[in-house]
Amino acid sequence: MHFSTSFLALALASSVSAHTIMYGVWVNGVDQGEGTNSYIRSPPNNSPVKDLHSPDLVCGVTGGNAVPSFVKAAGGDTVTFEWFRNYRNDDIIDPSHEGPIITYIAPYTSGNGAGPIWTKIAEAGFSNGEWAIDKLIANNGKIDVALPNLAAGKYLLRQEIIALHEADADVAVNPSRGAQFYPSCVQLEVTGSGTVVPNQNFDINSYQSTDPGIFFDLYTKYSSYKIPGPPCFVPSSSNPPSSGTPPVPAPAPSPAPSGTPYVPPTTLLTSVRPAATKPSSCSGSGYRKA
Ligand SMILES: [Cu+2]
Repeated sequence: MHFSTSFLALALASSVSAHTIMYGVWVNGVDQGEGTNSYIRSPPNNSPVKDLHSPDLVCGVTGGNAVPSFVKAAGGDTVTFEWFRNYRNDDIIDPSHEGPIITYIAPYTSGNGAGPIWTKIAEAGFSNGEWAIDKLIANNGKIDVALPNLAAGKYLLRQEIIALHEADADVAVNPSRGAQFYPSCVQLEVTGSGTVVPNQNFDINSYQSTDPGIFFDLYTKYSSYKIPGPPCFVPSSSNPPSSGTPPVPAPAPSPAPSGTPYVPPTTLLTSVRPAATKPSSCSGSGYRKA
């Protein structure tokens, strides 16, 4: 069969636009405006990342470029992520791109997020015959995540879509196929009096190409799917604020006058036990009603 050049160009163009990119964030139902390169470390286009060893897997190919703004939210707030193929109110993602949507948080870094700093706060995979992607499309590209009752400070909030339509091959064996990752990192500033400090210390690059949730055949019969990464973080009394990495460096104590023994400020010792927290969405991310 013979294809004209223009047909091939069209086919290539449409396969590119079948991908997806994060457009913006809502907080408790309030639109925070377009986040692209404002509070989202947006990649230059909607292409996926496939190299599990690359830091690009963490926050995308330009994930090490800090952006000027932060989304402001309080612990316990509902953050809604909004995804589109190319621009707002475009299609969401090609329905062939079935797969999970996973959300992680880390203490803020102006770097690319590589290393063991991440905690999984929400995940949605395959349940009741439906993929997270199906729900995302049905909900006009929006997916809700409840923030844990986080300690105030700056964070990176990372949501990834993993598209499994070519994941029936191990990318380490066949680099032209494999799971497609769409990672996106939002700069977040948490206010309020929350006390939870996420402490899983997970390294996104510890994903393996043979993990059952990454090397997965959509084209055979299946009834379950194992979402990659650690189990979802559940804040508890075993997670007092003193454990884990604080979201921002504690201010250095002012130097004591020489000759005077240093006495730590007592205010640092006041909130040792976390307050009761609203359940986070670890049992599955919610979706806005379409
Ligand atoms: Cu795609």
